[in-house]
Amino acid sequence: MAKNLKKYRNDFPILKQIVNDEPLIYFDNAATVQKPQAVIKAISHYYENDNANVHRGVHTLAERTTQQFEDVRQVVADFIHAKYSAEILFTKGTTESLNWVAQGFAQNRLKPGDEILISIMEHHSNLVPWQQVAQATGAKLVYIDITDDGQLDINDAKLKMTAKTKIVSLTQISNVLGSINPIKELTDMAHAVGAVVICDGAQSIPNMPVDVQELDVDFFAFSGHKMGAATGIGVLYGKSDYLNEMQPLEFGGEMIDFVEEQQSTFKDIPWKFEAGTPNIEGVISLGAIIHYLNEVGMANIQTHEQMLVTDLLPKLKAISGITVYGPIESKKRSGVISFNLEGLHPHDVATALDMQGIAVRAGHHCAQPLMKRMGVSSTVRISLYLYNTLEENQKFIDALIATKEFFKNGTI
Ligand code: C6P
Repeated sequence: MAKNLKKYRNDFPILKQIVNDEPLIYFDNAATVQKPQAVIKAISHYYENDNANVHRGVHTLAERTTQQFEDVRQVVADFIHAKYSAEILFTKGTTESLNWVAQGFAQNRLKPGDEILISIMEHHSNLVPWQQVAQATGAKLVYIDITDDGQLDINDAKLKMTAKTKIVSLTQISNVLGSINPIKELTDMAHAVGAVVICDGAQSIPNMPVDVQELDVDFFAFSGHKMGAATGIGVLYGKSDYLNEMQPLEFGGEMIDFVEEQQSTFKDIPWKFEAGTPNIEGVISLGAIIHYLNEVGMANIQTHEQMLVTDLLPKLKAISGITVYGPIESKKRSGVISFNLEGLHPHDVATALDMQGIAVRAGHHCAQPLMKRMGVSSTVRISLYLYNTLEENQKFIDALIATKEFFKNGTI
């Protein structure tokens, strides 16, 4: 039986506030999620008790901090089922992780005529780095299309995976359409043509169980802030052979073994990639949120979001003049829903909802090629998380209907 997640809402202090005279309804979780008390406390505890640099000092605080820092590497490895903790690199977030793979790995492998395959639903962070690599190497950037209901077109993927395909980089969940991509199936297809597979897990890691060995992806990138850790911390997982091949993009203290006047040798993975003082409080917060999410249960979070989406989709679709994007079946979606209201600009809708205490995102969601493919310039997007409730769903629907009523005569 699905676990009732109601009690966990109280763990998020920020949600108790009033915004524009209404209790806050936070429906912008795909942008960043709120932090539970456990994470806030872990950060304060660290600064009140342990604050020191890592991998340097031999004093007690330094050793304590280093131990905690490296323990989190193992916690992350266990969370995503990596084989070795050395396969976990700490980065600033998904964007940095993907840039590291693109420039530090793919760029050294690709040559003119090779193909990099991504999809039209990718976030700019899994698109612009590949444009850069394509321009630098002469490789071609190829796009997998989507179906009319916003799912990755598997037939198109099959057609486009050929002997020329050297890199396949795909999101597990679209931040606009909410579609969940069959990464395992796609990875098998890509490996069959000899390509290396990178998965953008920014939207999946907070919302569903992830097992990188089962998915068999070669790299997996995600951000801490989207799962309840601090901003400025993220992860790049890579299979150890590929990480050994990958080149660091930053050089300096901490990543070296020996430095001579004219040359240096570097540490082994993972440390050869982590130059300079890292985001220690971020790593501590990442450990704390993983502990918290394990307690809630990732499968329970996914079930909860599906329950909310199953409730919301028909109510949304019943509003006249609405266009809802993405898969028709709620089973094929995460907690992300994009829509537009006829005659209303998404920013006006978002502002009107904010006046009623509801935080949503409006715009192109850092996915301009996808917007073009959908034939729109922007959408309103709601994104749900473990602390959202059916009551909030209903208040949101009521607020949306009130917004429509308010702008009856249109604004554009
Ligand atoms: N999407 C959104 O509101 P960073 O900014 O590095 O933490 O994550 C980038 C990123 C990469 N891939 C996907 C699928 C994403 O959704 C994001 C971040 C946020 O949709 C901010 S634009």
